[in-house]
Amino acid sequence: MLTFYHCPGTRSVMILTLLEEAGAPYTIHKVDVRAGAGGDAHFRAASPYGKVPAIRDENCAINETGAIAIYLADKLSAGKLAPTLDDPRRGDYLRWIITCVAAFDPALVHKISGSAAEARFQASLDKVLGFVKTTLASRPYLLGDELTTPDILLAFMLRFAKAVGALPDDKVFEDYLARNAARPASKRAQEIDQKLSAA
Ligand SMILES: N[C@@H](CCC(=O)N[C@@H](CS)C(=O)NCC(=O)O)C(=O)O
Repeated sequence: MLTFYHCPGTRSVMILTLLEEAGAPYTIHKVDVRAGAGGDAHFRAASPYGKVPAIRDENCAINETGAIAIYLADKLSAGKLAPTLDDPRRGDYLRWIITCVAAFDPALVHKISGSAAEARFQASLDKVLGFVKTTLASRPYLLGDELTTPDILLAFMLRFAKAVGALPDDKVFEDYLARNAARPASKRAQEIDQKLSAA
């Protein structure tokens, strides 16, 4: 059975949502990354530098959100959450996953941390958000009419940006967030996350 290392209230909720969308069995191994002890030995064996999310599946362990997302969507939901390798949308799909974890995320973190390079990162954030907005203005999800894996990551990043006051008021973003939040899998993931938070 797939083991998912999750800390409630963190970015690992993206993988929780993906697992709920895929509908495959998994067990949650709760980790408190805020406790400072670096987690238990099982977690550390799966996540070499002690960050969530991480997974262990059969004989492999993976950390890094982007890597886990690509692996799980291909394995559990090929043709639905992940366009197959011969699908012409595959390149766009991979680009959006990497945009979320390697362009949106760092630009947002630098903006929040108020680093000396803030102006440059604000410009990066504006450019990413501009691209997101142009794309979503003409379709409900990043690749078209159906949700795929990068939508799960993007919805989290936009929620995060909104929570820290870095998301411009815009109907395109609001509608997209509402559409994602209304999905049964997203609701289930939020419920699971809140229950674990309180436990
Ligand atoms: N690039 C990593 C970042 C993971 C990350 O920073 N996770 C945070 C939770 S949101 C964490 O585990 N922090 C614990 C720590 O830094 O000790 C990813 O996207 O998976």
